[in-house]
Amino acid sequence: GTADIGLIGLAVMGQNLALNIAEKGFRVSVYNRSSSKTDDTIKRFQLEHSDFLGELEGFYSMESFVRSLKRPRKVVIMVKAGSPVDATISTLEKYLEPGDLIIDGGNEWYENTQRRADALSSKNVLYMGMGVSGGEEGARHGPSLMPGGPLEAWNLVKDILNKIAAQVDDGPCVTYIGPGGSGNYVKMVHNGIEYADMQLIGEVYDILRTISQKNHFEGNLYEIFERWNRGALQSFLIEITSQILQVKEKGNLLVDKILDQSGSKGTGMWTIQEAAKRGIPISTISAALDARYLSSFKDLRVSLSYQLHGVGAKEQNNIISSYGWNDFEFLASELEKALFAAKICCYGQGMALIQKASLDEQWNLDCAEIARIWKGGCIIRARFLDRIKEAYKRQPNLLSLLEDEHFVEDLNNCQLALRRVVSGASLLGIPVPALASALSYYDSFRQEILCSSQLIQAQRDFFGAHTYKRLDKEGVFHSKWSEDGTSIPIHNSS
Ligand code: NBP
Repeated sequence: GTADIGLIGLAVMGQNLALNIAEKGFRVSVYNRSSSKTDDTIKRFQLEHSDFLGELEGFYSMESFVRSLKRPRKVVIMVKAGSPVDATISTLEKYLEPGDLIIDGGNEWYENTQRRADALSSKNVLYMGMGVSGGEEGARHGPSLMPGGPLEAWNLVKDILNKIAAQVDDGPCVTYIGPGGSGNYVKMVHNGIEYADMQLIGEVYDILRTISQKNHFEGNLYEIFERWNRGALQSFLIEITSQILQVKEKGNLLVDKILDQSGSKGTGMWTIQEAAKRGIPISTISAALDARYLSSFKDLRVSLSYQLHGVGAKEQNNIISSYGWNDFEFLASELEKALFAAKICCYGQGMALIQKASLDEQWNLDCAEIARIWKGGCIIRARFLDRIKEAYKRQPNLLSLLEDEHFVEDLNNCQLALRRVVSGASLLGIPVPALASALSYYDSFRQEILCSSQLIQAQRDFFGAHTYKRLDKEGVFHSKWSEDGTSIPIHNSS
């Protein structure tokens, strides 16, 4: 064969990735289970290919597809995650030889990737799991790529991946993530952070919208997001928000007509489960997922909206003036700071989970590089990621982003605004689960003593004799709390 790389699965992501590969000067062979998508891909190639440097050829049998590839063969799979990947591999592997490489580019559960890699290693076929972010646009014009697996597999494809990835000031948005399922893992956490970032922006939008309507604010909300997009909050999600807030239908904003239920596809849930399993608090990401679940209870919300009270209109106006939020510019500047502080907490949570998994699994992940490759191509791309990259460059084993000297300064500058936004929104009855969780995350981490945990330990010892340790003495203790409560040292017999 003569093709540089093959691609199986020509739905939205696969089709666009194939065109991207051909555009950058490679010969790519494509195959899809049902032939119509192969036809579509060939048609698109014929329409778009005039300035492509490479070639694309479609195949209708797995065997001829594999035969068209140069050895060692490199095959990217872009089918639905889970059993479709196993089904694809079981046909594909029949035609592969030792030294060939399979790369699954789907949003796969990282343990599935490790299982498949182990199974294929007995045949000396290499296997990688690669996170691909950036949706359709990213796949077509440059995604952020998170490949994990054996280093020798990375060496086989790095030239291609470096060219097809998004390009930013400090290089292509791809790096060798690490062994095993680490590429899928990092993509999973990326998606968790994405949920939280979107929820935070949504809450800030709700506050802006509610107050602007109450105060008959004349300006356009999109201009605020446009302005934020020129500052520290500069990011793809802020940019598209300002675009969304300009789309009108018959003079009214289209967003106001959208059914208020947000869906999710599973990577957010996996992130929460993983964090719980590893004992890492990611409360803002959790709050964002819960907010999506809660949104689905539309009928219940409609019914409760008539029954459960908030504060009255007059009181709300008093709150707005007492916060100084009649001044819309001032409100916008407080929200900008609050959002920035909350963003540090939410990205910090995601990075802490990555650090913990890296330790547990001995992946030896480079968080500075991970932050760098998220700077372009993906949904959470943002100027802010440069700061995270720098933080991990200064201290690669940072336990928490909150510890980094620059973020300490930012948080100290923004915490009061976050506090005022969370309290003001709460008084106004605007739900801010992600902002509030970020603030509590911040406040919990700055407690030298967590009184709530002291009481919980006492309760656990009271009802379950779970024992407790003391701040002032070594050892393990138990009290008969309902009697005299004397603190009795427990001597461990072992
Ligand atoms: P889908 O996730 O919708 O999958 C459709 C593809 O899977 C089609 O090519 C389909 O073939 C193939 N397929 C299925 Br379904 N069952 C199969 C089976 N048993 N055997 C062989 N092929 C099978 O495609 P997508 O939205 O392009 O996403 C691909 C991957 O990329 C997913 O893991 C997704 O989570 C991930 N991802 C998606 C996005 C996004 O924005 N959409 C972003 C980032 C990552 P057929 O044509 O014959 O039915």
